[in-house]
Amino acid sequence: MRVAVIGAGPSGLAQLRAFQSAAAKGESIPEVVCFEKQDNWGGLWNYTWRTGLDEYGEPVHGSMYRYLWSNGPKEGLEFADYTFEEHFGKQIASYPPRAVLFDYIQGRLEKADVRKWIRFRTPVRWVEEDTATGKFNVTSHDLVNDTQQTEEFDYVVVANGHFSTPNVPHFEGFDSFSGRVMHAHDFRDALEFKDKDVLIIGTSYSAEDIGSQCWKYGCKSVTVSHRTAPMGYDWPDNWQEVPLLQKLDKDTAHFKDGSSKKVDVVILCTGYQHHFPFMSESLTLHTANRLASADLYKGVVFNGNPAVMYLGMQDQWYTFNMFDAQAWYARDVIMGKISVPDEAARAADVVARVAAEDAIEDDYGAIRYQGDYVKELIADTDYPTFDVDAANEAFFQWKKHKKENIMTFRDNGYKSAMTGSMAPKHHTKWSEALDDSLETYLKN
Ligand code: FAD
Ligand code: NA7
Repeated sequence: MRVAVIGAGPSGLAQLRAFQSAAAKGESIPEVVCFEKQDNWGGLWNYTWRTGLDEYGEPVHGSMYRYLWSNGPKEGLEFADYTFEEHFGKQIASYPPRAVLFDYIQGRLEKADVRKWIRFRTPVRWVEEDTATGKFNVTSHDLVNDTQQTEEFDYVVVANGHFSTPNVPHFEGFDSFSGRVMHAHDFRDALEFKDKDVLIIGTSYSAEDIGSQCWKYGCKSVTVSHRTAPMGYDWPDNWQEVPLLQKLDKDTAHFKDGSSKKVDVVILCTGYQHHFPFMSESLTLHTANRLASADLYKGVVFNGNPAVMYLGMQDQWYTFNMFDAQAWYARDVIMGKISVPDEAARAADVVARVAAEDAIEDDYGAIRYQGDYVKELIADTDYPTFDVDAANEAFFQWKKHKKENIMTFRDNGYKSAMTGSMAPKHHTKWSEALDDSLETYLKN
């Protein structure tokens, strides 16, 4: 049996680790081939300075930027089978910069010795079902040798992420604006905007964090324009929230309440699209960015064809350990340890998940909802069980700390749901810590 895994980001890597852990227990596992279009693993956590197209003419996957620190507590994402203490030999502070989390992700995989299963620089171009055999023809492109090949697989696990293809709305006046218009996907270095008046459209994580980065690295002002509602934090003095942008007139932005502001740059923090150009139509997932993805039984198994799995397609409070729970579940479906019900029952499962999400009242409810989902999947597999309520608690504290002070929330520490130990307070306040290197962060 052969399994194709598309993408070697945290989700695809979780799939490799799931199979390797079964093999380590003496089970016979299928042949696993992971296709990765970048030259290294880690997905978004594998930082690139590039934007636009890469050296092979491929769309650049990376949406992360320099000086990015985790936007949620590490206690919410910790692997149950590989703790921060195991990796770093000590407990570390709660909001690690990107390089620290990248190192952590790598550590588990190096130990598991699964790099040999990955074909780097090999994007998948096309996946279609052979209706006669029920198998899948997967066409991939070896970029280095510029050759393509089509191979047959029994199962396909899609783990290409959904925060790389930007959603780019148009606003009147963009084409004659005297400054720069860009999407968050292309943002790399906040220092570029030192002493500038920055206009941000959107009010979610990218807006909050890119605005905070620009503030931290010395921009002149941040103006955040909302379509639905302002974020409502107690922002610094040079930060304002305004209704939706109506138009730009050369260098001046006009907003829905009649106010205006001269700006140097517009950063569209308007989210991303689920994008699967390599999947044939009958195998393509169509979903919004929400907790209950459309068409995925148990949030994993594609209802249109249960030999196709999608990992990490939900909007995310939980990340790495949720991807693990999904990957262990997908593995057990593939290995025949879990049986999947008929199409009607699978569709009913999705309807129930959507209804339960629609009934959520606030962010605390959303965190509990996704925590319960993680618990549900873990109960079905041998992924190490952990205290999900304790992880929820770290998220609740995080929400509270953000409300108290959006520019100091990263100075707090939380208790690990895996080991029960408290994270130390970081040695430097986030707002003053301009060096985000791994060496400096670990000096606690
Ligand atoms: P990705 O990390 O996107 O990895 C997908 C992989 O698939 C990539 O390596 C890509 O090259 C590969 N790929 C894509 N298409 C193909 C193809 N056709 N063929 C072969 N390979 C392909 N999460 C947190 O927990 N904490 C944070 O602080 C945090 N910050 C974030 C900040 C930003 C700016 C963004 C955009 C996301 C952030 N996230 C954060 C969420 C992030 O989505 C997850 O942490 C995680 O990276 C998702 O893993 P993934 O494997 O599903 O997707
Ligand atoms: P999100 O969380 O999908 O948020 C997108 C934001 O963009 C949200 O505030 C939307 O406002 C806004 N949006 C979308 N389209 C428009 C238009 N046309 N006009 C104005 N505003 C718009 O994306 P993020 O990039 O913030 O976060 C994605 C991940 O990256 C996340 O997991 C982080 O960890 C990092 P709405 O509320 O719908 O009105």
